[in-house]
Amino acid sequence: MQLSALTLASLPAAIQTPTYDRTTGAPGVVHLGLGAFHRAHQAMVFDQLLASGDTRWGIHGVGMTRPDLVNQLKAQDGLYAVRIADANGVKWQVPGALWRMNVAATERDAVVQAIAAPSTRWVTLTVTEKGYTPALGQLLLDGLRLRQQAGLPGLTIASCDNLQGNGHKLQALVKAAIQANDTAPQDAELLRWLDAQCAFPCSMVDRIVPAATPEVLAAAQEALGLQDACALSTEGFWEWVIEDRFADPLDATLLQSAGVRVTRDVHSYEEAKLRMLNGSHTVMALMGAVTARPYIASCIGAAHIRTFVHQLMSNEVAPHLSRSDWAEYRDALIARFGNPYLKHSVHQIATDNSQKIPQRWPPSVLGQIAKGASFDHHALAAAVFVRYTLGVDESGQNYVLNDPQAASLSALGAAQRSESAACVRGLLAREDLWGSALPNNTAWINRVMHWHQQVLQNGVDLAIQQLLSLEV
Ligand code: CS2
Repeated sequence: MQLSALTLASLPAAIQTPTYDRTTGAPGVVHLGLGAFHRAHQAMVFDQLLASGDTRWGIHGVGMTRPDLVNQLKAQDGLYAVRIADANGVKWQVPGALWRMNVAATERDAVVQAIAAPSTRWVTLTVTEKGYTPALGQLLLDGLRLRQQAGLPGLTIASCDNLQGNGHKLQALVKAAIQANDTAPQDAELLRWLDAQCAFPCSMVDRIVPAATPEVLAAAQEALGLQDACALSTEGFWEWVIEDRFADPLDATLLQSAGVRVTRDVHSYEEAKLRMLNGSHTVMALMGAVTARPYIASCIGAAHIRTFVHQLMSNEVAPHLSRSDWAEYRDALIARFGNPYLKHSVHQIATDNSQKIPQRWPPSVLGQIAKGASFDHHALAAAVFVRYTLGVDESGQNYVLNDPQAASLSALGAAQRSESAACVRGLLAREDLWGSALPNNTAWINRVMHWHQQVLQNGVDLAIQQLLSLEV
């Protein structure tokens, strides 16, 4: 038997399930990007608001491209189990906020109609870094235009992707779509309506939610006594910091009541999270991929990698953060990375490196350069990235580069065994990865070349040991 609305009542009593009515109300939130993250993060915040009696937080979830997950979720009436596991214990919960589902690629009009529905108050997005395309701007705009024409109120449109200033980026995309349409007088009106009625808050979201593994699905079956093809595993920790900028200002207090931090200063949280957590993640993902360590926990479990990550954060990232409580933040992150329940695949995190590196590493390197301080940890990380583009690990296993830039990255890195310097130069010249200043910085390029030589000659582990032995 499978988890669904019909079988929900048969779950063991220890499993928290939705007690509110999921069938009569219309969703108040359209969420774009129905991946694991949203379902174990915001969907659980909205579940809490629904459980408190506020019926406006049901979700119309939109998968952007692939129909398989949406079909599985539909077969389970939008229900799925989440295992919340860490040193504090293990518990299972079935959130009930996901009420309707569509796939944007094949059901675009249904998505536009959902955005334009009178009950909709929010649009939230986790479409990944590479999802911020003109097509996304146009999709939102088509829904918003219908709202404006129907005289409906505007929306809070909250980007929740790992991008600095994500709300500003999204707003710019929607405005660019208006400009691209060029149907002058009506669109001037639409632009005024957008500015007056819609809010694009920046936000920082955090919870480690790996793609589900067969082990998690088996554990779900065991705990639930039912099959759940959509089960997920996550940690107890979660954080959502959102800018105090809402179409309906009363939402601030509501979100706070569910544990969300509402603030004018999202920036300091965003930069700390992107550079400390995500920056370390990308370093470990690359090291793990090249040394054949499968999970983040296997990487942080190796003493030399743990020390490397600790030093990277303390010496090269933290000095440039506006958040002053970084030492506790660092220690908490290292503990979270080691969570044995999270089988967080290094290859999953290494997906789309070309889209992630720009937010995660260059700001810290530039900060160190400006201070005249060492950036060797980031230089070694960049050298491991160059090594990673070979597509084969140190034990000889091939892996696939899963990245919109895969072809060009592989081409640039292909000859690195015979032409190390030229390949490092070629990959470091990419402004889309490193920004405009680093590709011209000789000191940076030289250090990456140095570490790349070590990585090729001695392997990643010895190169890390060597870097650590330089520290006093
Ligand atoms: C990870 C993030 O896949 C990645 O790039 O760094 O998904 C990370 O797990 C989350 O941002 C944690 O909040």
